[in-house]
Amino acid sequence: METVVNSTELKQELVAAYPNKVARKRAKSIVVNQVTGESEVPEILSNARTIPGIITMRGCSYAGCKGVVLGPTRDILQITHGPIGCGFYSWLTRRNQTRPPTDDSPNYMPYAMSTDLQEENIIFGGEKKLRLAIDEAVALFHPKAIGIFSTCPVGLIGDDVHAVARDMEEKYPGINIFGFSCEGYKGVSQSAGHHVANNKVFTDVVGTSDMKKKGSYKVNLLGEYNIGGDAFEIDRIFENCGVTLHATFSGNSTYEEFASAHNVDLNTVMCHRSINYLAGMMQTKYGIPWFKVNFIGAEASAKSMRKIAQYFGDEKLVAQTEAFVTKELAKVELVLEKIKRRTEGKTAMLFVGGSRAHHYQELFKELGMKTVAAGYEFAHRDDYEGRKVLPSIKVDADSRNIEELDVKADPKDYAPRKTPQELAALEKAGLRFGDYEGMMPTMDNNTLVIDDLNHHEMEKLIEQYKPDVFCAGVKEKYVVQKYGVPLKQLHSYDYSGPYAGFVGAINFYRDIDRMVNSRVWSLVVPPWQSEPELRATYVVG
Ligand code: CFM
Repeated sequence: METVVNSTELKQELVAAYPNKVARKRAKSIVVNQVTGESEVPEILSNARTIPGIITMRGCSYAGCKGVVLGPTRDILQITHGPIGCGFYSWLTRRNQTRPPTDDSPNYMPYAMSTDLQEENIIFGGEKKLRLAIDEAVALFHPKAIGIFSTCPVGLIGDDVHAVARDMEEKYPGINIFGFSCEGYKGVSQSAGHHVANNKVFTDVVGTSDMKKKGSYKVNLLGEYNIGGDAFEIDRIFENCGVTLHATFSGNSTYEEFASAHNVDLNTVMCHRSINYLAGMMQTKYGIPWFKVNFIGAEASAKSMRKIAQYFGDEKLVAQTEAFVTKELAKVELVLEKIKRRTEGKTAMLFVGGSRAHHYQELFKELGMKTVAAGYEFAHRDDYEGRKVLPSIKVDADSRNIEELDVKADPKDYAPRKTPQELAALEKAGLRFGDYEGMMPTMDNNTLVIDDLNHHEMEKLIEQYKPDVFCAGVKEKYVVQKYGVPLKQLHSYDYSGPYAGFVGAINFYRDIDRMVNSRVWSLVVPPWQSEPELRATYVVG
C-alpha cells in the first residue's frame, strides 16, 4: 500500500551521493511532477549523455536500428556487419514474434546472420567479407531485400557499407540492398538507431511497390513490434472492426508491406519515440495524416479504435467498431471486477524504454493502482513533456550526428487524404493530428519522473516507496527482487503476454494480481543484510 514520501526531499537525497558536477546534471533529469494550466509540466533533461561511471539502463544505436525497428520484420535478410556478439545479442532476445502465412514463406528471423569480424578484418578492412556474406545470403535464400547493419568497429575502421550495398545491388538486380550507419556509439542511446532506421526505410523501401490490400479503410500501425504476440491481438481487433491494417512497422511485417505503405489513408503511431520520424516524413511526402494511438489498456484500445472509425467517418464502420469494442470491454470488465478488489490502492513504478513507462500506466489505472514514479531510458523531452516543446529542444552535437532528411511533397504520389476543412472539423471533434501529449501531463502531481535511472537511484526509490511492483528489464530484475519487490519485465514480459488489446489487458491483470498478492516476496532476505559489504568514500583532492 502507498507509503507517503516527500518526493522533493527524496530528490535531494538521491543526488546527495554524487560529486557536485554530477549532482547538478542528475538533478535536471530527476523531476518532481507538477501539472499546471494547459498541461504545462517542468522541463526534464533527457536524450543527454550518460555520465561516465554511472551504470545506465540504456542500449546502443545498433540495438535501436537492427534489434528494435528492423528486427521484427521477417523477410528482409538482415546481416550484422561486425563481431559475432552484436548479432547474437540482437537475435530474438526481444521476443518479437512473427507468423508467416505458409510454412514455406520466407522467414529469416530464426537465423542470426553476421560477418563475424575478426582481428584480421579490423586491421585490413571488412568490406570483402561483407561482399562474400551477401553472395552467400543470395545463393542460399534469394531474398527480396537485404539490410546491412553497422556495429562500432565498422565505423572505427571506415568500412563503407553503403558503397558495398550499391555494388551488390548492381551485381544482383531485383534485390533491394541497403546499409544502415547505426554504429553502436552513434548518439547517446538506442534512440539514435531508431532515427537511422526510419530514415533508410523511408528513402529506400517505402514507396517502391504498388501492392494494395483489400478493404475500404486502410491504415498503417507504426511503432508496434509484436513483443509476446501483441500485434496478433491488435490484428484481431482491426479485423473485427472492419479496418484493414496494411503495414505494421514492424511487428509481424513483410518487406512488401513496408514498400507499399504509402497506399493507406491514415498512419497511427503507437510508440512515438521509435517511429515518429517516419510518420512525419510520410505526411510531408505523401499527404498521409497521423495520430497517436495506444493499444496498451482496454480503455485505451477502445478509444484508439473509436478514433480510427471517427477519422473515416463512415456510419457502418463506426457502428461495427462500437459493437465490437463494447462486447470486448464487457468481457474485460468481468475479469477486472474480481481482480481489482485485490489490486486497488497498490503502487507501481515503471522505468522502461521510450514509451511503455507511459502506456502501461493505463493498465495500472484500470487495476486501481497508483504509479508513484516513472521514467524512460532514452526518450526525448517530447515523450515526457509533449510535442508542444519540440521547438524549444536544443539540438546538440550528439543529435546532429544523425541525419535529418529534407523531405518534400512527392510530385507524383502526394495526395492529401483529407481537406484542411475536414481535418479542422475532426480536430474540433477531438482528434489531435501529429501530436503526442507526453507522459508527464498524465501523471499525478508530486510523482517522481526520472530519466535514465541508475541502480543507486533505483535502490533509494525502493527503500522509500516500497512499491508493490517494479516494472523494468532483466538488468534490474534480480536486484529489485532481492529487495523483496516483484519485478515485471516490460520489455520481454517475462515470457508472458500478449499484453496489448483486450485479451492482453486480461493477461496483464492476472499476472500483476499474482505478483502483488503473493506472500513470497515478504519472505525474501536480501543477501546484503547477512553478508559483509565493501564500502568506499569519494574524496576530492
Ligand atoms: Fe518503443 Fe518498443 Fe519502447 Fe523502444 Fe525498446 Fe521494446 Fe521498450 Mo525494450 S520500440 S521505445 S527501443 S515501445 S525494445 S518494443 S520494450 S526499450 S519501451
